[in-house]
Amino acid sequence: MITVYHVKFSRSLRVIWMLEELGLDYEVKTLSMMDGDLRKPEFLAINPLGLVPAIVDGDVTMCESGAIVQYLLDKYGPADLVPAKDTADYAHYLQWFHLAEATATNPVGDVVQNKRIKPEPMRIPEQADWATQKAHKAFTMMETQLATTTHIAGDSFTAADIMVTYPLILGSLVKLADEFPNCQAYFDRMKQRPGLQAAMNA
Ligand SMILES: N[C@@H](CCC(=O)N[C@@H](CS)C(=O)NCC(=O)O)C(=O)O
Repeated sequence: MITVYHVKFSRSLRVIWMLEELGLDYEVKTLSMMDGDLRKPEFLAINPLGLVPAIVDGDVTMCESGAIVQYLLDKYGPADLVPAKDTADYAHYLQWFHLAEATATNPVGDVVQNKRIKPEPMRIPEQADWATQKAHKAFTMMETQLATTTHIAGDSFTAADIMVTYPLILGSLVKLADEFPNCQAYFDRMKQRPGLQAAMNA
């Protein structure tokens, strides 16, 4: 049984969505940031960074959402969630899979922190503005891609969709991608997937 350490609406959504798409059994341990669960010794023993997601799968304990998604695919696939390796779609799949966390989610997180999460005296408007520009660059690139394909790495659903949907989920807290209609239509399509619905309800 795979255990997922989860905080509602956090990056652990990606892991639960992936587990659902693979049809695997798993249990969710829901933690609360507000209650300081991520700083407690029992969780720091699982992930010394004090961040979610983390999983325990037998003798494997690991963190980092993209790495976990890829681990699950490699260990429990094959699944029809990765383009064939001899296609251009595969190169684009890798690009989007990694861009999602490294280039898109990080600035979106900075905007959300500085507009919504940090106590008001600690918010830095200049940081929010700078991060908004960076997030908009990533959303602009997604917008262009989604003008020609139904999914981020072509016309089929792949694990890269699981990765890139998260910055849209997080960004929706501060309406960060509202002026990108292709991104919004794509986000609506992703919300129809039972796997994402299960992850949102976990
Ligand atoms: N790059 C990491 C980022 C993990 C991360 O920042 N998780 C956030 C939730 S989305 C967290 O645990 N934040 C708690 C904190 O900063 O104290 C990943 O993709 O797993």
